[in-house]
Amino acid sequence: MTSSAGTSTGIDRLNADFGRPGAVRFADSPLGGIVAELTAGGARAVVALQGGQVLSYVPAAGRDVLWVSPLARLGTGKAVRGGIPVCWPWFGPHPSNPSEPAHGFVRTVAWTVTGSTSTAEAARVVLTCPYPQDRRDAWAGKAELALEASLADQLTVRLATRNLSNEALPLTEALHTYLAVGDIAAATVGGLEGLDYIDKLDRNMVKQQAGGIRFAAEVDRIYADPGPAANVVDEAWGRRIVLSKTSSASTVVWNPWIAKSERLGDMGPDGYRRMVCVETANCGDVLVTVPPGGTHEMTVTLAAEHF
Ligand code: TA6
Repeated sequence: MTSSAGTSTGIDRLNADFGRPGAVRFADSPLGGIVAELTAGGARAVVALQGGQVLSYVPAAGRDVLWVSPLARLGTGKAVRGGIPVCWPWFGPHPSNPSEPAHGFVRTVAWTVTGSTSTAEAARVVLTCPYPQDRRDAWAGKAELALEASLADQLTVRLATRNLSNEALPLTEALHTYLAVGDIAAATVGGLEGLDYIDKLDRNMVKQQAGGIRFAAEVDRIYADPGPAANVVDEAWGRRIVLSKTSSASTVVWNPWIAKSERLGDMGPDGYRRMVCVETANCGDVLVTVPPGGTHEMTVTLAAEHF
């Protein structure tokens, strides 16, 4: 069953228009703000209307795949630290305007629910980010951004940029996924062996990855990685998370470690030990150009297995 009754706000209206019994339900989040709760086959996921941000993905067996800071709150005007923040229409610092926020401006914007679907095995919600009319930039009124979260025996997140204009639009982007681990010191990121990466902590030098990525200090790297998959092996929890992707030529790996965590101030006590970011992106030396009237879609699928 699919619904796309225009747009909705308010929990009762959202449930009337887009609720799907046993699959899609809108509720108040303990973080403050409205979320969509997806359930399918014993798995659960939560998507905040703020930022179109996935905050939780719990497979049918096991614990949450995503990490969210214990200090995270919705509606503060700040991006939520954790889950899958959407970085758009630029990744990192703004290419030319230092007064703009890092990672674009959609993480703190209220997105609009525009669709939901449920079957016996799957639940899906679609949110659209209205381009803020008060922004006077190259993109104003020329693009529409949508996020689709589909939960079945895996979680797939699709980020779609539609170019509404008659000119090509440049884009960098990321699904900035915070994965939960038992202990970062016993975790390894694999699937990137042999790839070149930009080391953002060493003058943006280009280096080559030898073996799996281990962590004993801050790591902040952009891998030239056309995919299809990276993984995190978590020895502490006996879990392997696989991230499969499409239309993404970059993978960002980041752990802030101790000093950066203290500077950020919102990681919570020892937060750095419990997370690693493996981000599905087009950034660094990669620039996407969305053709006039065209659409660019990037997806990531998360799956967890225990050993
Ligand atoms: O993706 C890694 C990174 O660019 C880091 O350099 C760090 O800034 C992180 O993103 C978090 O950025 P945020 O704006 O969410 O604090």
